[in-house]
Amino acid sequence: MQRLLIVSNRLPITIQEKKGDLHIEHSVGGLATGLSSWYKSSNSIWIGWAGIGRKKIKKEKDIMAKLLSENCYPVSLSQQDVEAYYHGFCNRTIWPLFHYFPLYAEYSEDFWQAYERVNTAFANVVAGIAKPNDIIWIHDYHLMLLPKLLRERLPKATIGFFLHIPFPSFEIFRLLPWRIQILEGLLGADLVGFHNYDYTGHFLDSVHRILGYEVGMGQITATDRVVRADAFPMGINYEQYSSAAQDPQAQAERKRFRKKLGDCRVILSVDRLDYTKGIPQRLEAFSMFLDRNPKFKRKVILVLLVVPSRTRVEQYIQLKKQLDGLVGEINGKHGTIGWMPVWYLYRFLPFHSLAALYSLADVALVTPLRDGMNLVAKEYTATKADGKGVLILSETAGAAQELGEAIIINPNNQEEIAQALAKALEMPEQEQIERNRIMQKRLRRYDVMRWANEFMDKLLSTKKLQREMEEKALTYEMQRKLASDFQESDKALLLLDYDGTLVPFAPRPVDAMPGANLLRLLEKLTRNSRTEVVLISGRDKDTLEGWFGGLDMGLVAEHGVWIKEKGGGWETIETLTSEWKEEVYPILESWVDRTPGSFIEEKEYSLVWHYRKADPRLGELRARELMNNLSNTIANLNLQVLEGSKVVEVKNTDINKGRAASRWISREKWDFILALGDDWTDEDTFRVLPSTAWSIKMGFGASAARFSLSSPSKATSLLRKMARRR
Ligand code: ADQ
Repeated sequence: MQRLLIVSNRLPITIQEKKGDLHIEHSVGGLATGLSSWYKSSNSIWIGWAGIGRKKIKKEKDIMAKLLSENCYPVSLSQQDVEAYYHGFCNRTIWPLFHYFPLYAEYSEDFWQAYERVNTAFANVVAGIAKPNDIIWIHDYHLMLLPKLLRERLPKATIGFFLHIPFPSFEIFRLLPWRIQILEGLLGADLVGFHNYDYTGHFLDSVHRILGYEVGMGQITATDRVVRADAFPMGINYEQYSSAAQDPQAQAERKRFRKKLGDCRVILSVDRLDYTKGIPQRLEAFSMFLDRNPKFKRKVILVLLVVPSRTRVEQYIQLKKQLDGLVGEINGKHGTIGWMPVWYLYRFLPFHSLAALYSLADVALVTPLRDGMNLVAKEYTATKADGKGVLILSETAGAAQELGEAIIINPNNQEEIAQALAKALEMPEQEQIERNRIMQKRLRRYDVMRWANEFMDKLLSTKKLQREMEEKALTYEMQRKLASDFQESDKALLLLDYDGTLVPFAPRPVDAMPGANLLRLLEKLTRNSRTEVVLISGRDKDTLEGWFGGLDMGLVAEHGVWIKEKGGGWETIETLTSEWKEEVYPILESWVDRTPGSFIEEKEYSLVWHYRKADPRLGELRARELMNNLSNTIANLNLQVLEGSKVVEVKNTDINKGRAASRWISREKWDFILALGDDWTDEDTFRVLPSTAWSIKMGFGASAARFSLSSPSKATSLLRKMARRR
């Protein structure tokens, strides 16, 4: 069985120093809670910070031994690094920004450097432990540089990354001065997972717009490999919660709580202390609810359970003060002798106490302003074994996408929350049960095990996809074989595409003119009488003539509309018309008007709309619209619409590179044929080749070509190797 290395900022256990002695405690938090059950049942090691320096751990040998016996491996961090990395970059930069609190985000170079240092420290520890077959699963926003750092050290490793907080929209993410490094860091993974499709979409959007990589169907074509991004809504340990209320300890605790709460109905609120959770707004909404519904006075109690968190960050200190004040105010305003409307608990509770509160509560009020997922909502629903209880849930929590049967509210709308409370307290039992049963079924099916297993399956399938692509890659040995076949051949035909194959794309087509080296290389290849070179391009004939007219080679322009034989003149092979242009040109013009940066290229028998310089998302949207529009317009015109690399081209039907290539292929008994191309117009060439031919596509992706190379520079270096041998 493959070993799993889980890497997260904190280990699932914490070492604490009490009166000079070290003790082990289990950590709080969604990740630790969620993964621990999965992790115990598999062959895993957990790597993370233990909350204490390594020297101290080493001094107490039994603590180290205990950590190792729990398969935990500590990363040691200096106090200063913890300060600037954890309390700084993680909690004062990424956390507020990714939760749409840009005004709270601090951009400090010192914080950033500490973040880089700590990610590097993690990379060193993981690389020291990892074996070739291990799966490495990295968690959360503390370690976003780690995938790339590990990829550099372990190029073949299987690496997954899961982000537990939201990935914000491009407009927010772009504010980060280190946005490029963060995206490149994440793309070191093979699979990047998020709680829902919104976050996945935001991430893909940023990758596309900031790094310029092609993205589609959750797949990113990075420079040297394909990376996938997908949604995996994190589940909970359903059985643990659904059976929790039966636990004798929980039952005893429930009795104790009930005694304190009297006959009052219970509204429960459970969070870490955090400004993203919307706790003050919730309290104010509760106060408004009491104002509007006096009949509930002395009949309900809001149990406000808050776990201390990040107690050293200024905003959290302020928030704590604000909460203390608000609770006092509300209790002062509405309370009576014998009835305190808010029962405020500022502490961590053991599982059985939390379960007792969940099972006791008539309503769970979960109203974060932003939350990656929110496990409390799921835990509450799962604990309701008898199906009674109402969940009020914020639409900006990731969990809202799965728990649509809850009362969904906008957390900034206090009026709506107050109304939701009244509705919840008056909801008929039958309706409560119906709503909860649907949600419970979903939570039971997609529990934390399923979440982790689905992530693993997708990670392994991504690895498989990469391997299949690698198998197509023209290895160094194959290149030598190709060059020697070429050397031994008597009659060799080279069919070469130009843009994206021999040269990379340039923002404007005219900028992609061939340099002196490329012209020399082509000249060298054409000089040999046993070789025939043909350039098959979509470009217009004048450009090709201007750039390559002086070389002794065949030229094909406009995908086959124009052909120039070696030593001959330009001829057109078909009787083509171009009157249709008058009808199509104005359509393209209106697309140019609506898409800044796009333009029209007019060729003799075709029209091309280019959008490489337009905003990528807008460009793609407009291209789709244009294709739709054109397919209606040209229905009776004997035309075809082709989609190339950032272009939409309209031309006569029956013209394609394959037809043009056939003219040469069928002419001689070639004993060596090579075809190079990059986009789908070259697929027509690949398809007409005999099976013995060498066909190579630049870049990844499905293709009729037998092999692939990653970039134009690899293609020219192959041609150079061949030229040397001839
Ligand atoms: P958190 O922000 O920590 O997690 P959440 O998902 O609600 O938020 O998890 C909190 C966990 O702590 C729950 O399992 C809950 O039972 C426990 N807990 C809360 N208060 C407690 C108390 N007083 N005593 C004991 N236990 C308490 C981050 C993201 C979330 C995401 C999770 C998981 O911010 O959006 O859901 O990771 O990915």
